[in-house]
Amino acid sequence: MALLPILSFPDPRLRTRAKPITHITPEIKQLAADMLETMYAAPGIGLAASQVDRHIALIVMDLSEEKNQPMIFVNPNVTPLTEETKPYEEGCLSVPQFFDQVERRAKVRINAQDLDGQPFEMEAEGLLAVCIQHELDHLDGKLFVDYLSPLKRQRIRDKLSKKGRQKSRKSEEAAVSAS
Ligand code: K1U
Ligand code: ZN
Repeated sequence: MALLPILSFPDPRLRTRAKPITHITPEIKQLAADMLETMYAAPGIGLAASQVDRHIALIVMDLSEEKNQPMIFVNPNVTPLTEETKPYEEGCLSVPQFFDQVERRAKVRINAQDLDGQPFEMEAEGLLAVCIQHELDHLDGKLFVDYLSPLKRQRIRDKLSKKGRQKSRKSEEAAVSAS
């Protein structure tokens, strides 16, 4: 098992569209296990492969209080079951420390495969519906900040870009002092 680095907005790699998974290999099973470990450690309730720089259609989620109900979605897709939308204060592990209201479809059908390649289907409302739509957006290279005003998005971009520069400067300094 391994903790994977999570890409942060505005990293352009987050805009890559994920490719469908054609064969579920041992490497993909290992990636799903590593993504769950990374999500629990963050901590978060969902993670898309795009966020760990793997551009394939794979999502993990766990909405349980005890963090003991992992869900894995291979090649997921979502069909809206209502026109109704509901707001939810969303967060994102790729947009750390920012939260904002996003309107999403209130009820959806999820179709996906499990890690044995078996297709399954479920209806989702509430947080499950919010989270799966958020994660599917990641696979399409979309982030929750894209639903915000250009001004809000630019403020978040500036703050996170500054943080990213500070982080790389610190790791360069650490590398120099270790050499
Ligand atoms: O995709 C991600 O970046 C994960 C994201 C999922 C998500 C949360 C809320 C609404 C939509 C999608 C997160 O997990 S952010 C962290 C978070 O919400 C959380 C963390 C610890 C406990 C409970 C929630
Ligand atoms: Zn996210």
